[in-house]
Amino acid sequence: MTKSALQIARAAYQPKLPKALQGAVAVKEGEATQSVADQEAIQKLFPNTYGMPLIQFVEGADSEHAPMNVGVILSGGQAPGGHNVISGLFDGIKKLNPANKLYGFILGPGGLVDHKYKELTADIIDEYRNTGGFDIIGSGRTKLETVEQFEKGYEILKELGIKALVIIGGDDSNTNACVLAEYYAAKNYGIQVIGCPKTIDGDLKNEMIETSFGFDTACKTYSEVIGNIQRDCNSARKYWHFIKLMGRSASHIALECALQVQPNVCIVSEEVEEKNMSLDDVVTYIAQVVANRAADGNNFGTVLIPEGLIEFIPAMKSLIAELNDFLAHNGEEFNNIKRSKQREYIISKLSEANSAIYASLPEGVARQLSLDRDPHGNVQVSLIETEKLLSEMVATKLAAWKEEGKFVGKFAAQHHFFGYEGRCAAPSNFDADYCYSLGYTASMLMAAGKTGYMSSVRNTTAPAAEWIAGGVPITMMMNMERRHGEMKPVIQKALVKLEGAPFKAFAAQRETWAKETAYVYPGPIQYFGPSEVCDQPTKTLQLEQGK
Ligand code: FBP
Repeated sequence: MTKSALQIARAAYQPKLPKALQGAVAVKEGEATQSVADQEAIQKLFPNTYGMPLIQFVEGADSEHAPMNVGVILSGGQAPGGHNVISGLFDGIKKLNPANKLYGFILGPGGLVDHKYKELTADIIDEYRNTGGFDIIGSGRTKLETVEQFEKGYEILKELGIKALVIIGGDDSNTNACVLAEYYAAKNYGIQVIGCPKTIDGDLKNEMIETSFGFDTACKTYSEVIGNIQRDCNSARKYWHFIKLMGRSASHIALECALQVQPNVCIVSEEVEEKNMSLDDVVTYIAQVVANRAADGNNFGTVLIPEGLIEFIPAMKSLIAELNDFLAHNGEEFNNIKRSKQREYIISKLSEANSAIYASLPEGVARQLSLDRDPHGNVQVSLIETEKLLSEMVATKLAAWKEEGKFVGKFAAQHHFFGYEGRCAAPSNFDADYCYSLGYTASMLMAAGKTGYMSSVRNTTAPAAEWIAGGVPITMMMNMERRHGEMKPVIQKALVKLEGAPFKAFAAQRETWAKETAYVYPGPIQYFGPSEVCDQPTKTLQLEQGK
């Protein structure tokens, strides 16, 4: 395989570990825990894994560890640093006992069920250290949820002598990891299940999980490109760039990029919902910024749009919720209807208010809303072209304002969608260290005999040596939510908090950014060089931790 010069140099990078993990490790158990909400219901569903204590690793004395084989699964969307979680896990289990073996299940949770796996030996691991992507074993979105799947998984785990399984995934995959941990514990199968917090979306975080891995690198990659666009835009001075950013429901990515690049507009979905804004309100806001800049002679600018925006416009949210329930129960009938008749069919089946909204949507957007759900029942928001929808509506509004003399400039738009560009980027130093530490921590949770825990590394704005490694019972993060038309236990998604420091910092500056051309050009991620250039965590983390 031909490698780039950077890949070769980067392979030699030794990720940093928290001090407590650098030698022998001891376990410090904290208080018993409770779920964030719906305690009674969650406890009933997880009798064996509910209420366990928080775990922190501290420096300890050497001890013997019986050999054990370990399995690993990459689940869901790619996020930079996944290979380092696996290499940290590999180094951790080898340190515990060199006879330990690591098996990777191929293409996500489906590999466990279908018995597709490969042993990850030192040679293979070394090829992937500090690289982006999940290609070492591939990833997939199969949802592990049925007893049949759990039993099929057990067959192969038993055959390979695997005593512990690590599931690297987002909120839904970690929810499934917990359900699996509970099932194996209830059956006394002697298999531990540990989760690791992955997702570029940044929405798997709470008091104990400061950030999900991949968010740092993905945001820095998007910010680099947005910065480049801003410089182009400020050079040609003739385009408004509408830039949609991945992130599913939450606006963390858009907000972080805004803090890094200082665009003219950044829409935050959570604020749109809180202020009960309609689609027209959002369009009017953007059009006003365009008109104000035009009055100053600036017919150019940038608008950042979170991919989940549509779901947060209250009227759209209620429409999507009804569509989710409706399609969960009538999906087959819907799929059997001729494509040209599907829109009419949905209009005839929805409640009056939602039917009217659905009917008013442009054909393309309406179609995208009724397309297949992902395996967790979510609308595939990345398929909805919100950036075009908004720019078209802004153009229409500006044309009307022009007639009324309220807009004096020109408006020409360019569209972009950044998502896949960042999901497999080579991990930043932060993600390389954080992921390696998460994987290493997972191995220590296994050695401590834990199951139903998520690997946790905290104090992440301090130097890596001062990071705090441990484990959090996954049940602690759960609440009951409606999914596929039923109430289910799930890890609570972390949306942008409007009272949080990152949003407040943005809100305090956005009027200036709207009017002035205050662009920042972050440039590409740097892997070698001065620490202030290479090792900065995200602005979100820094602001959240009062830095
Ligand atoms: P995860 O929650 O699986 O980490 O998703 C990350 C993500 O990149 C989202 O931002 C995006 O909406 C989704 O994956 C797109 O997934 P896919 O490429 O499978 O359609």
